[in-house]
Amino acid sequence: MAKTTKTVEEMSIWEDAHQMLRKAERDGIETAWDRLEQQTPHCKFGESGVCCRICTMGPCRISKKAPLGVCGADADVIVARNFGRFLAGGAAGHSDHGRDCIEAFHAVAHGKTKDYHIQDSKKMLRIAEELGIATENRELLDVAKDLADKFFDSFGSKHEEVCFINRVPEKQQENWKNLGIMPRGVDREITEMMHRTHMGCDNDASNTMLQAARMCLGDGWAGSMIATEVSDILFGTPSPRKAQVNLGVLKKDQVNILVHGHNPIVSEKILEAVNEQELIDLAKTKGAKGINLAGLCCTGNELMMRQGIPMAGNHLMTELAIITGAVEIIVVDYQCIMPSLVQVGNCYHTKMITTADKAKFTGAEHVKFEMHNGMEQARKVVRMAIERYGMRNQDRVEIPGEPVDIMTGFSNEALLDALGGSLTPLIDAIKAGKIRGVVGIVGCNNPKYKHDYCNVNLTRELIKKDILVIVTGCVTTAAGKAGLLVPESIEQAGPGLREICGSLGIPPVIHMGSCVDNARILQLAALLANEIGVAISDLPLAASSPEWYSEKAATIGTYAVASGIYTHLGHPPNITGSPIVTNLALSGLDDLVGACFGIEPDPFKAAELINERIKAKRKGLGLEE
Ligand code: SF4
Ligand code: MSK
Repeated sequence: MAKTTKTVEEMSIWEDAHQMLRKAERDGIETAWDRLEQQTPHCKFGESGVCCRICTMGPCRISKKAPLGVCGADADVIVARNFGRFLAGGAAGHSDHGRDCIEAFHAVAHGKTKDYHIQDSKKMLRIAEELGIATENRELLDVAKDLADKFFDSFGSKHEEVCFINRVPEKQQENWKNLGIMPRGVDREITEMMHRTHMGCDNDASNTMLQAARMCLGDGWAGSMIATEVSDILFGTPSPRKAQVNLGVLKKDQVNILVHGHNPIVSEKILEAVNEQELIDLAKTKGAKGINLAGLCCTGNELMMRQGIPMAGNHLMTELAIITGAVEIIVVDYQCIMPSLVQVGNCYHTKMITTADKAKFTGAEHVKFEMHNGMEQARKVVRMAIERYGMRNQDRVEIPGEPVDIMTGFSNEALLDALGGSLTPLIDAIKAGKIRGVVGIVGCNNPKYKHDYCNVNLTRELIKKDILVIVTGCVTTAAGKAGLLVPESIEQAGPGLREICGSLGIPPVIHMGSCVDNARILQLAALLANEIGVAISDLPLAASSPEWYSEKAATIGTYAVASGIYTHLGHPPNITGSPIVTNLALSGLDDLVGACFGIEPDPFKAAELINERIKAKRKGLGLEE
């Protein structure tokens, strides 16, 4: 087993990570950093996107010596097809998560579950009315049945647009119609992307990329947006609350359960179970002082946003959380769960529990969660964790650091409340240049970067420039650990942002949720554009994913750009082998949809890039830069 040659300080900016990486070394555990070194250097054909495995006349690799595949496809076609399929993976991930949410909602509406309920009926009725469903003098569950059907409709073979398209500013809708990228059914767009990229179909790179934009818009304005809205209806719309982050949230004298993945359907039931007195008493009979639940990645974000449950760590902290030796069980659903967690768990007493048939892991135990048995299964999992507490070797336990306080829970509804019920104070602050722009920093970790270095430094640089930052996904934990998610961090902001956030009592960095909750940022952008009477692409907005790794992150970036939001990425996707696709991403899209991608690995230079964009947009609106 080859270990990385990097020092722990080169691997991560965090002390809790350093401590666990040193423990990994002592305990003989391999981590993602070690495996990255084993995989380096990466295949250049794969990196630039010019390796095609779409048919068995190949695989074909494009080079100067062999510029065409066996079928005659060139680098542009191959890159476009590969990237289209890459984005399809991301769109499918978010959207299938959204479908699972609708299935839960459908089961509630039809009385097929006692375990899930409508928690925010006000929001449900508001959305039903928005989507043209009659609500007056009707039973709540009847409205819910129609709304679930309406949501399901957005997934299939629709001829017309997905259901939330009316949220998009008209100017933008016109633009999408003219370009032929108005998203129809979510599944339809994903299927069409797979079809187009079959051998012998869409052999025009730009045309393939337009379909990519349409498919990603379907994810943003339907798959993800529906996931967010239904989760709010079923589990409550988030409101500001306190929580804590880092590995210090684990407890040496309690049963520790980690929830990891994305969908709140499983984690919300686990939360209910850990609060049941009977199970707490059972834990005490085994010598534990109680049961401690903490989150990882986006499931952690969902629980933190709605319930204030602490967050143990982001993507690159997931192996390190187990290395504390203090985790009895890690319960997962899907997405971003490293298969290595099973092996790391085997080096301690940590068991992985899978819950979804679509995401089983060899070596894990499967406890299938369904709508009718969520609570029963959650109790079963918590009992298993309690039983495993006795297997813990306390001599091998090391929990680093003290947790850091954060403020979370900024749904758009909560943000509007903080603003006194209307967007006017935010728009006035933007016009006056006190808030010069708004940037969503989202996404992942990637061991190719020093863990969270870019996420934290970009956030700091932007707030210094009076730019309000919204975080979601794994950037949340980074910003939280850096002390940026508390109102006191206004001290690190520029004078204008400090004044506005100070008067509202909110941090200059606002946590808006998980990966699918980037749809909240889309909706906020649309609300601002509609209020001012411009397109989203006219606003001083940007997005960034400095340390991204996943297909989903690329899909989010693409729907942001296609929606008119300039998007910075720390590194390019595997497209650099195609001049057409690269030029389209870096500039061509600007002419088509009013936004494009920018690539910059250095967070300080990236802040400048983004700032220049914000200046240009402010100027375009006749505002001071
Ligand atoms: Fe090669 Fe063309 Fe087949 Fe791709 S589709 S593997 S380029 S022959
Ligand atoms: S979990 S997609 S590592 S943000 Fe949503 Fe984190 Fe990126 Fe997964």
